Amino acid sequence: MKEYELLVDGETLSRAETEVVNDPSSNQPVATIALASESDVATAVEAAESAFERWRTIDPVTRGHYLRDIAAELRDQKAIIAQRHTEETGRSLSDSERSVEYAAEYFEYYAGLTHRINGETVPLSHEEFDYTRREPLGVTGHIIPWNSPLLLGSRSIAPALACGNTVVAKPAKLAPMSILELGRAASDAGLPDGVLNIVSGSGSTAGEALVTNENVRELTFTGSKQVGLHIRELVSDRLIPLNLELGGKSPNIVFADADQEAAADGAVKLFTNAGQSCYAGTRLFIADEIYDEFIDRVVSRIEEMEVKRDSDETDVSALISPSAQSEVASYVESAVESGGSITTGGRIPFEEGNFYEPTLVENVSDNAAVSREEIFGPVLAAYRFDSEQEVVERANDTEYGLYAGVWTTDLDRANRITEHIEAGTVTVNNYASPIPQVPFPAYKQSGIGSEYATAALNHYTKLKNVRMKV
Ligand code: TAP
Repeated sequence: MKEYELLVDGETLSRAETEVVNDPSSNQPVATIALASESDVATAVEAAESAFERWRTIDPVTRGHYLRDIAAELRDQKAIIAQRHTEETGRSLSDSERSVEYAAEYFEYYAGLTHRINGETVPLSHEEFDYTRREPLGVTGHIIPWNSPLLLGSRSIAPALACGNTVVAKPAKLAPMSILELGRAASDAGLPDGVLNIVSGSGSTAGEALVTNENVRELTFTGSKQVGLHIRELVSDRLIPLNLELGGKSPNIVFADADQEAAADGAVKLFTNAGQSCYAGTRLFIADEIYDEFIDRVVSRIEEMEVKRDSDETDVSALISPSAQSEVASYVESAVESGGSITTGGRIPFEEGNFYEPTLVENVSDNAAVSREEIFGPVLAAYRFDSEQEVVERANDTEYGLYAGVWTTDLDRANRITEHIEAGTVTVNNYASPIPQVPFPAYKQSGIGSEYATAALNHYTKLKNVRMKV
């Protein structure tokens, strides 16, 4: 059993209160984690506040070097960090190694932008000129989920640091190790004490203490809509920037003229990370004239997938917890009760671990729970459609609006659809994953704020205007 402590002001702190982390693929304990109390969080915020004045004044190029050094440490320590990531999330080792790579890429991407956080000059007259500055906010709070902890943590921590802010991060208690490892790697890379603090602990104690701390000047939360809305309530009397990334029920639309092989590959990307991904294309809309043929392609891909306990070979990894597994099973049962049919999958394959077979359901109505709610599991629902207008209306008939996929060789149609789909990202002929250099906005109940790309630089800074008479 590994033991993990809090990371505050460059020190690791053990705590009497601890929690056990279980490996989702076996439900065996793998580590104990120190749980931060409210006062630990307050201490971490104080440390981040003290570090802020020094960190913000470090010149941007040097700040970039620090971020690059963190990326290099992540790569140097890839084997151990990926191992912990696999133990806490149940994902395969190769998948976890990719997560470490992606995390390093976030730090490298933002390292390259530290000297590009520019203001602008505004011409006024011969006697007066005006310029703007983008200034860091101060202590930023990051509440991180369990589904892809290292990547989702890095995507907000890297730009926050790049902009000259300091960070207090709270990982999910189900999967805190890789974020604590990131904190250690950052210390090993020489990041000054107090710039990045990690307070593992529960959402209700450590999370709320972070959210309600008045010295936290920005909050980034990724997780459920319910907790996101609760956090918004908790900060409703403070005018601080808020990034909420809350999930989705994304449509993936295949027209009759699409490259069916590529579209079928795109459709089964949902099963990566056992469907525990906010941008997963969970609603597969298929043009009626190709429906049967296309379903065959999807089914054959699903049936080739292996659900294995061996952490390095599985195609469909374990769900995060036994309760997540039962929730997925009850969604599939509810699909059948509401008149749907299971084409493939629909079972818990073994007793050990939280696995669930990759599952395709058909013949469910657009109003069934499986069509409307975020399942966060390996369940794909397929629907027939007749016309472009109809499919756009049905694709938009959801409270969420994070991602969408369109497969067609008709570029006019692709352009019409991208304009009318209510989603932060619309992919065309490639259900591509988010990457650092492209923005990741959200429509409707999927979130507010901006992550990724240069948009994050605006989020993690405030604008100051300077008007000067010469
Ligand atoms: P949440 O409860 O929303 O957990 C996300 C993070 O918020 C965790 O670090 C959690 O801490 C923390 N948290 C919980 N309550 C909090 C509070 N009152 N104040 C501050 N922080 C708090 O998600 P979950 O229950 O683990 O998952 C439930 C559903 O959320 C999933 O089925 C899925 O639909 C959705 N989800 C979406 C995403 C993405 S990427 N959009 C990611 C994860 C989950 P602890 O867990 O440590 O208590």
